[in-house]
Amino acid sequence: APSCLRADWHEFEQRLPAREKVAHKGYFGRVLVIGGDYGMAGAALMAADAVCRVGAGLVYVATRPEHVSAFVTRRPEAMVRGVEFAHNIDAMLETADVVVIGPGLGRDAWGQQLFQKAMQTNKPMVVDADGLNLLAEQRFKARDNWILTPHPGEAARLLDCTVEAVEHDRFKAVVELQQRYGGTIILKGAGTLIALANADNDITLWLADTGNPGMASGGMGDVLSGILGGLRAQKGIDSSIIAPTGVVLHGESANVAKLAVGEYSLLASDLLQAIPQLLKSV
Ligand code: NPW
Ligand code: AMP
Ligand code: MG
Repeated sequence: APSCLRADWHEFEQRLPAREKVAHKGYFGRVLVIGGDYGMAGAALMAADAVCRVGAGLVYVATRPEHVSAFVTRRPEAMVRGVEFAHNIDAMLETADVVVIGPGLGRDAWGQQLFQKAMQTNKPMVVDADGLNLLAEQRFKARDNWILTPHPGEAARLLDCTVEAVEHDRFKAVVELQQRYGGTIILKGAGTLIALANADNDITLWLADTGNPGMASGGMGDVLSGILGGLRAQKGIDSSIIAPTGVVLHGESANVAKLAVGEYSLLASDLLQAIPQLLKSV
């Protein structure tokens, strides 16, 4: 069995480079967030906000037209476009260095078509939430340039097994997911596991036991997908450390926020405010 490394924030903080002095926004990458079907605008909004807060250069959002004004009010830095039909995202997909797809995407025709469209590209991707559910339904081929971020429920759908089977042996589940889907797998939950393989198919495993049970509330995963997309887009950051860095930054920001609000009251939005406190010393 592959050995498991422990990921902690203080180690990965050291591995984040200082911002290149003469860099411009293109250097830090263009990220496209696709999601926010009716009733789930917040998921895409929090993902986009996280992309902004971890230092990506330019952030684009493709969401339901009805949500655009709320997005612009809350986060004017993001370029938000209301999309009715999948071809409306062609130009944004072309521009993007990284695509984050899934937060609040839904699973009906609108989400399905946007998902298909995104999958027609070979861009680096973070696939989360309903993106994972669509992936499980549609049996796409493995890719090496995506990061999949299932919680145990999503992992069970991807593996066609029960949640109990996933939770019974989380190491086995994360390795199976990596073998079946390729790329980097982040199996979320208390004691998040990360699996990725090198060219010889040797698996590297990390355990990140950061975070706290205050995170068992809606929107937390949506923030993680944005963090990962925002880090992935930046030229100065080694792509092999994105997953563990993102996961421990996410968990640690929940611990920082907990100091102020406690576990009962912790909200996913509180993480968005805590991220700058952790990144300001990098
Ligand atoms: P149960 O029954 O609760 O015990 P879904 P989702 C299971 C968006 N959101 N351990 C769970 O089990 C997301 O982005 C929008 C064990 C249930 O069966 C998605 O697009 C928000 N089991 C969409 O909603 C805030 C676990 O998985 C199933 C588990 C649906 O996402 C909320 C649930 O999975 C949300 O992020 C665990 N740790 N975790 C917004 N403000 O806009 C989960 N399960 O059906 O895919 O539902 O995760 O809520
Ligand atoms: P999601 O279910 O997609 O909203 O994702 C929830 C996020 O919160 C994941 O990153 C989980 O690892 C994290 N999380 C949820 N519950 C806990 C917990 N009890 N301890 C640590 N992290 C948690
Ligand atoms: Mg989620």
